[in-house]
Amino acid sequence: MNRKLFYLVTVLLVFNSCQKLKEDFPTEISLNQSWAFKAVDEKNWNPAEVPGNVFTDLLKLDKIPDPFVGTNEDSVQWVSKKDWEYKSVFKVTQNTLDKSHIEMTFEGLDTYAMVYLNNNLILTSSNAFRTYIIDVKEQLKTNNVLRVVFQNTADIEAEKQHKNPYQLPEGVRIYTRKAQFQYGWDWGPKLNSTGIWKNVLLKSWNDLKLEDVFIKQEVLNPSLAQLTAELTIQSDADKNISVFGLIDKQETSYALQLQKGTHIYKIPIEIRNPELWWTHNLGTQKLYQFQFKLIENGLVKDSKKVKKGLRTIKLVRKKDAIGESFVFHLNGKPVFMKGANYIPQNSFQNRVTNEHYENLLGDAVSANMNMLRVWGGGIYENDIFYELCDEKGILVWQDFMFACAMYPGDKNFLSEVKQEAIDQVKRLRNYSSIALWCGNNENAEGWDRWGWKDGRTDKEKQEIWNDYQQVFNEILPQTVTQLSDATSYWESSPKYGRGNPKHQFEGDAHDWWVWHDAYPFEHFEENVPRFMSEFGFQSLPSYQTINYINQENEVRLNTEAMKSHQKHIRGTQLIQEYMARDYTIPTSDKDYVYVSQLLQAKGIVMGIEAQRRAMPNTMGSLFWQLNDCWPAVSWSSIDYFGNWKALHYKAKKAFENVLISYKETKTNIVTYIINDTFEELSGNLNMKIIDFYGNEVWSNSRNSIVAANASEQVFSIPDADIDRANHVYITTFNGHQSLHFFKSPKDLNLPKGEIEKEIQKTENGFSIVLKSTVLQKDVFLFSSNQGHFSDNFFDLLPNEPMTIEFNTNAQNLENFEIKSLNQFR
Ligand code: BMA
Repeated sequence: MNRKLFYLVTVLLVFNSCQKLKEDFPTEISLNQSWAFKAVDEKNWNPAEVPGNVFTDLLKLDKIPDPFVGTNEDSVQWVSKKDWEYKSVFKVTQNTLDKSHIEMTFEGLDTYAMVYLNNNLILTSSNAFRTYIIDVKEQLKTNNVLRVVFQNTADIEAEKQHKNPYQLPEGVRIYTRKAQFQYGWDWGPKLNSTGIWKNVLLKSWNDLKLEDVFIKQEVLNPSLAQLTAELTIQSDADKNISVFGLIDKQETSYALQLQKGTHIYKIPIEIRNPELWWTHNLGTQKLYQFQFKLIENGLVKDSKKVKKGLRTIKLVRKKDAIGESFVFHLNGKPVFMKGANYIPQNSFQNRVTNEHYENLLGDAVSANMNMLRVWGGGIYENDIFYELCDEKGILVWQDFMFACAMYPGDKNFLSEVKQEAIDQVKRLRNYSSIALWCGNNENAEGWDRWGWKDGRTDKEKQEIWNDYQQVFNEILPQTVTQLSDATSYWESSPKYGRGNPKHQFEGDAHDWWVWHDAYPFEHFEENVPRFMSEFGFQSLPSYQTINYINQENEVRLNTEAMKSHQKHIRGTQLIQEYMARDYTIPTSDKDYVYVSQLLQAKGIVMGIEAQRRAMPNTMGSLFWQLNDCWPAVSWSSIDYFGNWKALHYKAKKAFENVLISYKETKTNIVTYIINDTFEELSGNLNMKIIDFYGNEVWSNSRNSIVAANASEQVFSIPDADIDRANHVYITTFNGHQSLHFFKSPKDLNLPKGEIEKEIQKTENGFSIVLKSTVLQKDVFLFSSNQGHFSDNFFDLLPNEPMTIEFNTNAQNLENFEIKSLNQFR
């Protein structure tokens, strides 16, 4: 299609409110209803869901067991090996048939499909990440049969593999443009789905269509926003129309000379003293509303609304004394990014409801996260994800969907990648939350470090690397530059892997020495890169999740079911090995779950704090990983059922805008205050050392001033006289408090002692007051009721009562339990 750019010729000065005008809109109907499916080699049709996939369809019919339970994953593998067919019978009105244009849209087909409308082949698809729009004016009738025939990926991948003179790392998944984690990952099952995974729509119109509205930010400063609204309009003829625009509450009207065909028309917009969009930890999230209506001869022919926050966001990479900075500037200010890596919320995307998005992103905000990385082995998320990030003030580091592999470079593949990038960048470019487009996850690191070059000829290596360059240094960045409003692009996360010493001085880094290479957690304190985009540690999920996996009422870890939900080959052993270093290993399975979560939180918080202390040299801390796609043992801070692990509670504290943190040097304990706000802080710094019975052994107090957006050392004390096993260091500043223990939990002389509780029913659940005469370390509260504790896994100071709210609909607090580390001494 020839798309030219046209600038507006005339701007009408008269406001022309179109409230009362009649409408002749394109009509859009959903074709998600009345679908049936069957295996291609079977006869009987059964009801199917769209959007959906073959696994959930079969599950509904009881034809497969729940793959999320027990060891069932193994017994459903046959599903991915078959070809499947979906069919829908639908009617359209004469009114629709009479329209001059009729288009069918498939927002997502997973993956290799032949689509037939009334037995005419209208589409052959091979990319689950593309949107397919097909002109069906010729084929559509009053009564229609729509069939989508899916070929299994394995057969096609084998064919592609056969044609390729060499094998590419890592297996055949690289040939298929679909969610790569469905082929199995170290936290997820192998459930390679097939189906119509997004909406199907039928759109009809007469002679005019407003295809797209892109609000492009040209200039933004506190006194002025200069924007361009780029309207993509399809018209059957050259004609004059007017465009009615509504920018927040301000009405404007423009005259447009349309030319036949599909073209982009640019409308300049100015907003005086714009209210800027900020992440939730730094300001408000003003979203401007833009609406454009196309008006011809007194009829509104089409209309579109867009919401957009005005902000500049730029990844600033500047040479400096250490190497090169890696810092996001939001509205011109350097901002420390705090957050986690996000993976798909379910192996079966159709199960993810708006409520899931609302809850999970709400949980990210509650834990003071201002950035999430949408990881490259999953999916480009649904619009609702980005809408909520815009509303909640979370920035998104958006990977393109390539992960841990080298990808082909044939013409066909490259053209698919190009089209996919165009579809996705255009779909997501109005979201204020998109901070960065990143080419891939760990492909560059893998190529340099994971033995992928072994046994290959120089020619082969050159060819594979050239193909990498074409995708990640040409097609993708060019698409981002051409279609977005100057969104930053970064080739690979990380660009310099662990084998390259540069990773400490330039770019982002993934630190997997901890966990994969079994380095001690203290390694995080020595290895502090410019921006830590991945570091993680596994833990066991909640009792609820374990019981679901085992389909039992009693928490048991040593079961075949649990083994099949631990996808990391050395996972169980690594948890045990690290636990032995810092904790007394509990003997009961329930206690083991509790301590495994404390262990994970301890390691990751150590990393977060080291990275925050190192600002401004380090400007980001995203741990691996926020969530799960099925019930599992994994690196997540929130499990499949939405339960917060200890890590999520502790990350919430470690990510607060103001953090008190400690660093032990050879001789001293140094106290830092990290201030992410844009205001200088001044207040009383109160410090004391107490024993575990509350007796004070030392105290000090002074006024402290901490610069805005900075990390500062505020105090230092020699550690010579500290009784490491029996003392704790407590600092308070401006309402913030932080504790420092001088030994691993297993080496602390935590006294035995009761935790007294008083429980009261409240409007939203229960209020629980806890008290103890001794310090109780890592107090854990549990109830079998669905609900959320306002705090958990916290330290209870001697003789200082603490009130915890348990938010729940339940009327009784069932199976309530309290434990702390003191009892494992
Ligand atoms: C990171 C991720 C994932 C993986 C995780 C844990 O490198 O990019 O590929 O699941 O490590 O091993």
